[in-house]
Amino acid sequence: LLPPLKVAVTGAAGQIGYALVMRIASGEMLGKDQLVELSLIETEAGMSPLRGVMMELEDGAFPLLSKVTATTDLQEGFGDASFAMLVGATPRGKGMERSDLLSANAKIFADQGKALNETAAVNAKVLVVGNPANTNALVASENAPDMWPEQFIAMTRLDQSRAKALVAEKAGVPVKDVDRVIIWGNHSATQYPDLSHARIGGKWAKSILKDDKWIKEDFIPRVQKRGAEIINAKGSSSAASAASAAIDAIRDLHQGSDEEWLSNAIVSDGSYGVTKGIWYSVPTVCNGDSHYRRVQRLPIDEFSAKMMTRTEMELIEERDSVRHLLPG
Ligand code: NAX
Repeated sequence: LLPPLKVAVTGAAGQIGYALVMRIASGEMLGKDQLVELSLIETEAGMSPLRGVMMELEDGAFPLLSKVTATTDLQEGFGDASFAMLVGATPRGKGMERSDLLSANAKIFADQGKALNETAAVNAKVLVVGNPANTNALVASENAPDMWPEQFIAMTRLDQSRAKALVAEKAGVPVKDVDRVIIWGNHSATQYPDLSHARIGGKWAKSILKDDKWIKEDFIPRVQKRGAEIINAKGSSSAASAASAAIDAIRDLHQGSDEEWLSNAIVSDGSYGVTKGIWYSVPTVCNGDSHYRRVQRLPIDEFSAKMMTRTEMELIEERDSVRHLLPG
């Protein structure tokens, strides 16, 4: 067995955290030969439920779980962590404007960025799940000047999985036959789920689906609003699927995923004409050992360009509304 890697999880007593930590402990994320140490971070109010989660982790008797700690202290929680999964966030309260939500979370993620900068392992990878995820990742990274911005990823893997599943259902094929589905931009209702390059069983999906109307009028809005669809049915937001996507995202980063295209919101370097410095979801290829690269030079048609710009504009607005919390 490999010596333990420390994984820090914020919001560990929340609904996503609860589903997530069990699966990390079982070895589904870092591999069946990798010992793992869990560092669970919560608010004061979250400490009591977190104790219950810790008892359940104990009762799971996971052979790969070498240690579990709980804290409200960020420096302690992130100390020497190889992975930080930032799930905890302030939910949108009644009467709260979007800008209030952005500022409330920007404060949280600024503190977390500072603590990661000071204490996390030098090559730590940070996955931001808590919303607004893209801009929270930007804030955390800007507050971590000694870390590379590429170490921070905001999660759009759930959106990609949702999109893949819808295509598979429509085509009547297993989900594994669908690939190269892309999520561009923000993890929000402006995201652009793009099937221009998607394949079904290795063939161009658009030539199999032959239904542009379905793509534009059903598929795109359904993926964009899938979160709300789940809340309406279940009475609470998606949790197990979000945890599953977070596991998939880190697993593929750590263990590699061949040439599969995986959507991740990463810092823009200007590729595809996207404003530099915002966290924008693009297709990436993960080579393992926490290295990834952006899939480059894909042809972009007029419709896609319009959709990609729309979600970019929202991210620029979000960045501008938290600018006062960014250093420099
Ligand atoms: P819950 O409200 O169930 O849990 C959040 C937990 O975080 C709570 O236990 C709370 O005490 C804790 N918390 C709050 N602020 C904290 C802080 N500063 N430090 C440490 N812990 C803190 O929410 P849950 O359903 O688990 O969702 C968590 C976040 O994921 C939300 O922001 C949600 O919007 C976001 N989501 C992101 C998704 C994505 O694809 N990127 C999809 C699912 C989900 O909606």
